[in-house]
Amino acid sequence: MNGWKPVIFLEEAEIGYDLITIDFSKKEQKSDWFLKINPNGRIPAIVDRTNSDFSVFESAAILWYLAEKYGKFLPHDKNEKSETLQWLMFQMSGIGPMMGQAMYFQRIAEPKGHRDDFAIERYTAESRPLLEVLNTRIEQRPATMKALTIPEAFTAFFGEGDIEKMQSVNVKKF
Ligand SMILES: N[C@@H](CCC(=O)N[C@@H](CS)C(=O)NCC(=O)O)C(=O)O
Repeated sequence: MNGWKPVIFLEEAEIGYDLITIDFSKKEQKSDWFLKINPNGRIPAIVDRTNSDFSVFESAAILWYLAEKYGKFLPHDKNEKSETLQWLMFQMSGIGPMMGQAMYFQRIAEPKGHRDDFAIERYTAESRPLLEVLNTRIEQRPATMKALTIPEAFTAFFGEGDIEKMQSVNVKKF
């Protein structure tokens, strides 16, 4: 999912870009050229050719960089901008890691024969209330904020993947 975030942003904002795919099976994400762009050796990362090849890694930082650069999907009002940052942090520090681990233990480890009920229960239990919080936010968000902000939209999208397992959460309709 993280790799799609900048792509979705650029498509929605109708900004041109070149996409370079990284082959995980060849560990390209850990190659020297890529580590110069993202020292953490993970996708996504971008290079802005219109800004002296400035590179940005971490999906939230990329979204924020693009939003500021192109004036898209970021409210002008100071408080609303802060709210956007709060929900972006919520996605990155809560939903992203917890659902990422829930997904890992269910969809990657288990099919390889490493079933770990304790880990599955732990990360599913951590994920569900976070999705409830997001659900409530989307239902009760101020009417003045007409469009979903970047983090809400991406969190809803990200949450959709495991929604059947999370139950009782209404995020899917978004
Ligand atoms: N916090 C980072 C997470 C990046 C991340 O974990 N990317 C995964 C793909 S979703 C990756 O590149 N995994 C390959 C690896 O860890 O070697 C972000 O939001 O950009």
